[in-house]
Amino acid sequence: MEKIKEILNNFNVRGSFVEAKLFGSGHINKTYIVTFDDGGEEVKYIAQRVNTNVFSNIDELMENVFAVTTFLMDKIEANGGDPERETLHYIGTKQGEKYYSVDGGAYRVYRFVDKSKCYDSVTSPKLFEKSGIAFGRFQRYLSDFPAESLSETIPNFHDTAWRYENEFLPAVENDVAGRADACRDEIALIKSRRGEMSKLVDMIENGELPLRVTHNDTKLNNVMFDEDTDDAICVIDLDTVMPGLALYDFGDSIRYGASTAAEDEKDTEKVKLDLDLFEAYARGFLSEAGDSLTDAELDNLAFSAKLITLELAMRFLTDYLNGDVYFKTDYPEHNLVRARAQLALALDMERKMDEMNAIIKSLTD
Ligand code: ADP
Ligand code: GN1
Ligand code: MG
Repeated sequence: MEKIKEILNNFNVRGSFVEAKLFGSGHINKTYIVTFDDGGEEVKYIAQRVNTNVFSNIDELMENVFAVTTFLMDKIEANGGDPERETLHYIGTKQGEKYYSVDGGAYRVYRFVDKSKCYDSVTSPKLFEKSGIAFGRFQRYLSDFPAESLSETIPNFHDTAWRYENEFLPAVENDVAGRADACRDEIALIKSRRGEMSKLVDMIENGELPLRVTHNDTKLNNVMFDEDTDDAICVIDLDTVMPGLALYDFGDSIRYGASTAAEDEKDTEKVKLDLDLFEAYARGFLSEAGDSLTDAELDNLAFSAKLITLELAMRFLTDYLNGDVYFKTDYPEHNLVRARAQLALALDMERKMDEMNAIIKSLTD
């Protein structure tokens, strides 16, 4: 168990160590739930080994997280919320650092969000709507955060066209894992959609879409829900909070949560966009963030869901071609299976684009 006990010794945690277990289903960091005993009281922490292959500058990353969570605490308080529960709290090291380095690993510790649980799939439209409220509110609270003070933790994160040219095409060309022949159809499908990949970044450049401070990784398991009421209480996984588009946050939530199947469903026939879930999320998100969105943003919400889905299909396929070096995988074909599921979802969104746009219109008219 990776000497987690010794690692935790270096942090300002309360009580004595009881146990540590691997936790959650994130694709990037290695996450543990750690239990301490403080005079008979059970105290839980989340300890993470940060993926320094993905995040190369951990100092800048932790500065971002610190700045955003401090800012959010004031906002939550000013809005009558509970800053203890409604944002992440990280625990510093005994040496006064934000993370601890040992054996080439970088570790950080968060308070476990009290009385909370996490979902890997949507169990009801209401639950999904609540996650929309949480991500919409997150964006609203950060609307006056000084964006220029944030470091770009992963440059060009949602620049789909940049990823196509600089990551996807080279991966196909180099074919380092010798897998390209096994996915010619998927490669061709992605290539056929190259034209629309630049749409949103072009609109940013033309001044038609505003850059905002956004989360950029808004899947359902990056929000914690209250154990009793199922209200979405705390947005987590703040590693990609950067200047971005409101559309990315909306689109990524839809991609993950409004699908009729898991992100890695093997039977692509099962993968469809559920319009009721689309509507539920949109209602929640727009109830918080809607007033601040421009007409150009509202007009592109539905498109953004398709674009982000296509982008992730391309990212999974790129990783498959590169030999699985970015996302955690459970079996050798995992990234290919994920890419196929995302492509099936993107195609279904294409078919339902008019209906999706009509739903947004009905919610905003
Ligand atoms: P990754 O980048 O790998 O997705 P996350 O920060 O999202 O890492 O953490 C992985 C999982 O750990 C989350 O989906 C959630 O289940 C759990 N988790 C993370 N931070 C907390 C926290 N502060 N309180 C409770 N659970 C957490
Ligand atoms: C990763 O870290 P996690 O598991 O919440 C990825 C997202 C993808 C997602 C797909 C930093 O999110 O961009 O959309 O997997 N995060 C990073 O499930 O690349
Ligand atoms: Mg996560």
